[in-house]
Amino acid sequence: MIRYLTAGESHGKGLVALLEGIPANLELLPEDIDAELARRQMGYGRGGRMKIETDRVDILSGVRKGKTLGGPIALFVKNADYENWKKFMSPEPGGLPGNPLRRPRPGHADLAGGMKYAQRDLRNILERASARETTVRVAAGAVAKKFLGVFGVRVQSHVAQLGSVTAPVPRNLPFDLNLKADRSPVRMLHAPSERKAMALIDRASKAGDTLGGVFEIAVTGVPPGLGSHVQWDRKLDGRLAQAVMSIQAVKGVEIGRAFENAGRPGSQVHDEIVWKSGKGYGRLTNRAGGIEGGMSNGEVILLRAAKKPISTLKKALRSVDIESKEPMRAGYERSDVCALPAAAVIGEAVCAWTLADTLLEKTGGDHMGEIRQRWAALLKEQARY
Ligand code: EPS
Repeated sequence: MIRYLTAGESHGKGLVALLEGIPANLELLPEDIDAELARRQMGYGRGGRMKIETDRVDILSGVRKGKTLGGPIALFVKNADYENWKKFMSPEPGGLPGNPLRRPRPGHADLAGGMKYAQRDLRNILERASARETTVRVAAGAVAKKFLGVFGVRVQSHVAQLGSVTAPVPRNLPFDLNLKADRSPVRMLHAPSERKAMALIDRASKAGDTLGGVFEIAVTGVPPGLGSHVQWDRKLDGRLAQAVMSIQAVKGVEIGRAFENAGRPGSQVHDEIVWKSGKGYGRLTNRAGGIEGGMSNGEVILLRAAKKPISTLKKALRSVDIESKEPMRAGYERSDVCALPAAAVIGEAVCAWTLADTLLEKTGGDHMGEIRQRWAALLKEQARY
């Protein structure tokens, strides 16, 4: 129903997102997007680049007088760092070659990308593989969040584990989860764990090392029936997993506590069903993470993602020079020690996009009034089931 593409290199002029299918008459201001861009720039453990960038969106098309028009929305975020890279990154022929990057980083796209696209300067791969691209994914996600908000759907997150530090998670996540998590430099809900995680980042930084971890996305306000059981590519869990797995450095996704559940008998996994007059159906637990049979079941959708540590290490790992074939340490210019808090915000954005897509599949409609009416009818019908 809706789709988006991004363009742009990490040190190029800027980044673009092209959004198609967003309905007409959605109220949308640059501030809605900028607020999310600012959240993505937060987090303890970022490197020098975040001091250079102050990400702000330029809405190029699709919005007039604070409302969407129903046509493609083009969003642009400038790279402030381009000024420092112009002579190497200009699209014009000529200019300075820069130092060709020849020592691929283990864990990065450098080597496989260089071989696939026949590039001898690995900068031509890393520029697009860089997580800088997630800036405009967050911009696209902010539009999806604004849309979902009209229907009472909220997509929030927190960091559950940073490196070896696991934060205890309350049985019920707070309603204003982001308000609480955003106050923490590592987006953790547990102050002692936060302190340990920050100390761990300091140690990794001194050692020239990097850290990953696990973030959790919580989606509230989703009624039963988004996604579908009838076809593999319509399943909500599969679609969310694909969206989250596509975030740079995310290597694992689980819905609910899938890996814990795998080791338990069914009687301790499945969420028993209850019905209460005036409230309708509910569950005694939510171990499934709000999705059954590829559909939302009305409970909070919970998704966890494992992010590997950043592959640009100051204390570089062993690699090979692609020209001389001699053993060398991998290339290093500058990098973050940990970008997990930002990854959680990016996770929210990509999940919001998928949920907006499935919501629109359910309701159809080209403008907000039409979609609101259909949504109200849907909720009324479900209350009678
Ligand atoms: C990144 C490397 C670093 C990060 C960058 C992602 O950039 P640079 O090479 O300019 O120091 O700062 O992240 C961002 C720029 C961002 O906005 O999140 C990488 O290799 O993925």
